[in-house]
Amino acid sequence: MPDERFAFVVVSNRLPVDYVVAEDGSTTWKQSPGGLVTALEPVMRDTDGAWVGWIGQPGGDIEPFENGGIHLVPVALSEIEIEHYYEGFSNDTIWPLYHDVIVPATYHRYWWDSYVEVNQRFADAAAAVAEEGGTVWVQDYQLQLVPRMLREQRPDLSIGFFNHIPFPAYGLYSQLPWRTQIIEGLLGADVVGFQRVADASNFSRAVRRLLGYTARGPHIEVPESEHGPARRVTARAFPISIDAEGFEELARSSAVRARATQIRAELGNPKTVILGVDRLDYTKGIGHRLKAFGELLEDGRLSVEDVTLVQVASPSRERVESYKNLRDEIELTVGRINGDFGTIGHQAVTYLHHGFPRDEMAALYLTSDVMLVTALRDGMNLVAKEYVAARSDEDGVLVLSEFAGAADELRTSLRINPHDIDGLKDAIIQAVEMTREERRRRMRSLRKRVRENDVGHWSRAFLHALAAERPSRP
Ligand code: GDG
Repeated sequence: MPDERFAFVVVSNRLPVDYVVAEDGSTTWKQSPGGLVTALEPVMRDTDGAWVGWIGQPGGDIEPFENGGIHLVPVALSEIEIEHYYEGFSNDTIWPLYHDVIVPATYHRYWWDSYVEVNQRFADAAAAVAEEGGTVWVQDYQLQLVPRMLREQRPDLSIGFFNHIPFPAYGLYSQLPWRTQIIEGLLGADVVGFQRVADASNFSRAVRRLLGYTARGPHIEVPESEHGPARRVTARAFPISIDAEGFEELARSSAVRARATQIRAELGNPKTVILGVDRLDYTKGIGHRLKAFGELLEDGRLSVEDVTLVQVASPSRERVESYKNLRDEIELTVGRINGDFGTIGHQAVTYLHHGFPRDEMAALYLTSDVMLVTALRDGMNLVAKEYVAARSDEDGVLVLSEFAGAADELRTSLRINPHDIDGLKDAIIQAVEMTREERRRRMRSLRKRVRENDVGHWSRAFLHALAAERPSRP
């Protein structure tokens, strides 16, 4: 089908399906339950859409195919490209730099070369499937050069870009040896979307400082050059969300409710269950949370007879050195806390280093009295929103880091600075002791916000802004 063209094309590092190889060697595709697929499904259905992305495995030149009504266009990556473009430049240069250098960013010129080469491959694939005058929506930090590469080949397209992670302050961003190329890459889009207002301002400031362009409010004026005529680019916040209704429905099902009761019983029916759910990533502040919890046990403000902490840490980026070190550090801390404070019948921390099905996550949310989101820096944090969506009983307390994008919206959570361990400890105690009335009041208002601003609202707002830019184009 080489000539098939589509009016709407999504480009992301990963396709919305996973390539699964069974024990007998046969292969299948499994729909991944990501929020992006849920958000874009209606648009894909209505506008004849294609999705360009990597299959998550090395090699394999796979022909485009249909899955769940979506036309999928696989982009092949070699072992060495996975190492240099993905694990290297994306996850060991951009990821730490954009999360305020919580761990140092590593700069290698051969990682950058691979990033350029792979971005070009994604841009070429998108250019080949988008129809004349179509819309292409590029996702996330692995593909920041794609908008410009695409515009160079296809000036007829409407191009959007959404950055799922933060965009750092100029003082940090300016470390990047390829800072100008990345900004120019992003400015190939008509609309560049960010999670928070502060991210969009950081971007506009970098554009002013590095390129000297005029940036007023959400608009950046890109002057005429050898790359094309003068254009206007919109850079602003579109806070992402979840399929709130779908998640609530799942959490309301009798199977999930029964499982929630069962989990609590298996934990020994403690008075209070505290929960943390994160990819095992240094941005999530898991160590800070454990420190606060450990100190509360040590101080005698909490006791293992009454309170238990469940920490789900799903495996992530296990071949990157800083992630290996983090895992060792977290597991050592969990071991110490359990050794120091656990009793025969009561474990202080239940630590789970594996992924769970979605319904098990919903049951965990439902059974937990306190949800701890202590990210040191996080684009949005969907876990916080899922917890709120699951709690149709209007119970449960969300403790939320002010460094997560979700803190801009979820204002009746207990907002904390995770670096302030004493403040975090006080917030945990406040959450544990909060009256039912106050829990209901706070949760009601959080739920209103999450219901109103769901993921459908996010994708519609972005695509509406992109369509509005059309008249300003040549
Ligand atoms: C990036 C940005 C931004 C986690 N463990 C399991 C599991 N999960 C699911 C959660 C949630 C998702 O993964 C994680 O989303 P977050 O938003 O919390 O964090 P990142 O993965 O870092 O996502 C972030 C996001 O992009 C969207 O723009 O919010 O700031 O860093 O949905 O539930 N799901 C299942 N089993 C697990 O073990 N089923």
